[in-house]
Amino acid sequence: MNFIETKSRKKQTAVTDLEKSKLTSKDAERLYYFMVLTREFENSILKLYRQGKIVGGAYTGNGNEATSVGSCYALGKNDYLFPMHRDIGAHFVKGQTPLQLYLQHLARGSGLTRGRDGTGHYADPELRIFGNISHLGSMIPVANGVALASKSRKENAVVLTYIGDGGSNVGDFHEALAMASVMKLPLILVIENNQFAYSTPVSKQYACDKLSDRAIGYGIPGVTIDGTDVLKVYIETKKAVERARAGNGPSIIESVTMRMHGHSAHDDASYVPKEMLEVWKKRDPVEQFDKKLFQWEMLTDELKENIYNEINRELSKAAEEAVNEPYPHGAEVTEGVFAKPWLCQFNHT
Ligand SMILES: Cc1ncc(C[n+]2csc(CCOP(=O)(O)OP(=O)(O)O)c2C)c(N)n1
Repeated sequence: MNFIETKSRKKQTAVTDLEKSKLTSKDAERLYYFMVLTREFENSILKLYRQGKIVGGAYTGNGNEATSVGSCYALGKNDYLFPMHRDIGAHFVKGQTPLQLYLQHLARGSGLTRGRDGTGHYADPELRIFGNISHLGSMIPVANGVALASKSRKENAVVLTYIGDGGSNVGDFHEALAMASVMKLPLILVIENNQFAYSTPVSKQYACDKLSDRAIGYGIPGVTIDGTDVLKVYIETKKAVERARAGNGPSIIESVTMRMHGHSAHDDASYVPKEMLEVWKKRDPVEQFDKKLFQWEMLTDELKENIYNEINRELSKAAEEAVNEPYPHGAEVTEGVFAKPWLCQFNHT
């Protein structure tokens, strides 16, 4: 992953944003790598979907890359991640490989859910990744539970989870935050405000100015940030992580961006005004960071081409390997799905 030979190229102008983030040029390389990897991986998932190879739905986080990558980059190895359906970038940052994610999305027997689920509902306990739970909002109380357990065990770990603008209106969101705030749980909740919940625009979802204002009701910090700027997302998440780790409780970060694709691959998003997409296209998270790296002379055309080629080679190899893996065996279909019968027997005497 040593794509950007920054030593000779790094210029003093690279300071500003990067210095503010206290990240190194090596970190900048990694952030760029993860955003490009996410974009290219999801593009390839859409291709596989159109070829009829994806069993379930195909969701992308196109427009959300800076949010998922920048926020998860603020986590340490022992921290917990509860990602949502737009957060493939966070999966990669936390350590999952393209092969694992292809196997999962292609519902192969060797995938994380052993072919029981073809889309986003998979955990990776070794990496401390849990979720995602399909029912919007329901994952936050579970993240609370893990935060409480971790706090009780004095692990000094934090829990990062996400919710969409739509999901933030569900009862569980409020109940979980009430609990997390009074118990000072080490929870960071990123609200990915990407302007639509399926076909419902934000104007029909809430009447407040900013979703981060909801934090006031729980007596916790809440900020609204430009969710297309990976360094800004990182900086605010890092602050929330440090706050949670110091025992000062949860925070809300509203990361404002745009869902550039339909809800999932079957949705052409014809209800989204074209002009709106044009405006947001100019703020594309990957291209924005790309431009900064060019400005800072950390990226050249040649280097960029190499990065894309290298990533696409890695992805093609992993996709081919995954496509050639078998589906789960029919005889094992109930394994890991139903509780063992003897665990369900109650003694009523
Ligand atoms: C409680 C609940 N209601 C409805 C759904 C169906 N559903 C899944 S994703 C989604 C849209 C969610 O929008 P938002 O929370 O804004 O996230 P986005 O998909 O825009 O990133 C809906 C309605 C669900 N999974 N759970």
